Amino acid sequence: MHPRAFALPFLLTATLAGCAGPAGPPSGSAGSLPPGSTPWLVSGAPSPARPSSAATTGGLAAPLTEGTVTGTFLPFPQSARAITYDPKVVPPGATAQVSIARTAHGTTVRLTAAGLVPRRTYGAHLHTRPCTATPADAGPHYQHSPDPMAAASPPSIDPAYANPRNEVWLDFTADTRGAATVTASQDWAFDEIEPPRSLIVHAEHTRTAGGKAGTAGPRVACLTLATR
Ligand SMILES: [Cu+2]
Repeated sequence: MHPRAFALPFLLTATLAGCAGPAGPPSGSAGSLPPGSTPWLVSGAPSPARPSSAATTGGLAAPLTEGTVTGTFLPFPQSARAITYDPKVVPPGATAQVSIARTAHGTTVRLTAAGLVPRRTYGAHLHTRPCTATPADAGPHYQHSPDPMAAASPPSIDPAYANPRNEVWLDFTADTRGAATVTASQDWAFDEIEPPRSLIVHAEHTRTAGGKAGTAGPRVACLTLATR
């Protein structure tokens, strides 16, 4: 499906509905929350008082397997949750919202971004570790079926594992206002113990050829996925 196929009303209402429930696709839950669901929103406001909690502990905050995280990208240490590593590519003040919803068929992840460079193409994936001041600390891509070769010689660049069905790819091209919305749907659920911990925005679109699969140029911004 084309990323832009989602209409704005769907985006707003689906953001509030944290769980799609077993009855149907994400859009089916719009406006009515399933019993027992607890939708919430995490503010991405700068938190200079605790600039390195995720960096030093691997994430005191609870991991996110369902729900929504919003962040405003700022240089570290102005923000430890949503960091821009390259202000020319991800201008300070740009925002990103990641919503994770379980569906009857698996998992849907939606990225909504604003304040980026108009008409620019970005790569984006979910990664295994929280953001720190060092881009590489966010680790490799989250993989549903881990690439056995990547343990010895990371990263995983085998298209059999580094592909948008086994990983969560959210590449997008910003519109004329610097905004974008993209959705990825998987037929599996995130690991409850070790779910993805961050969204990494890259400077280039994601490659798919063998030997380069999954690579997308420098890491230009990072949003930690956590409940607080
Ligand atoms: Cu990535």
